[in-house]
Amino acid sequence: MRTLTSANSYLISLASLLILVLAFTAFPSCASSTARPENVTIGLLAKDFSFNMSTITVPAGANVTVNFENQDPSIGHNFAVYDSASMKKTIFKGEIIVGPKKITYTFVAPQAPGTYHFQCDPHAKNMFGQFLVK
Ligand SMILES: [Cu+2]
Repeated sequence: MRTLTSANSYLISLASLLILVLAFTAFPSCASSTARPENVTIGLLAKDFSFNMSTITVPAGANVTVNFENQDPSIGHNFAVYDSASMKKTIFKGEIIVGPKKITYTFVAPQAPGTYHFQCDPHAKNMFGQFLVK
């Protein structure tokens, strides 16, 4: 009886191991859930008190690089991202630069997909757009 029992438990262990191996083989995507964040680069221009784009789309959690150029002489512009136009939550607030000048901003996009808001802080009423996280 004792030999039979240990033989059974050996078989059960073997079957468990086989199931584990099969599970990892069948679902390799589970192992890659810790994928590295994507990198995106955006070229943003401020000229005549307006941006050259009204919508910016980035993947959730992406490393965002914004190559920002202010072409308005003696005017300060920046690029900032908020949860909405009411600016309750700041996602990123770039340094204001006086044109003509270029600056590179880097930040991490929100993990939560949705429609956010970007703007130039000194001219928020005229210079703004949608910051889409997908
Ligand atoms: Cu501005």
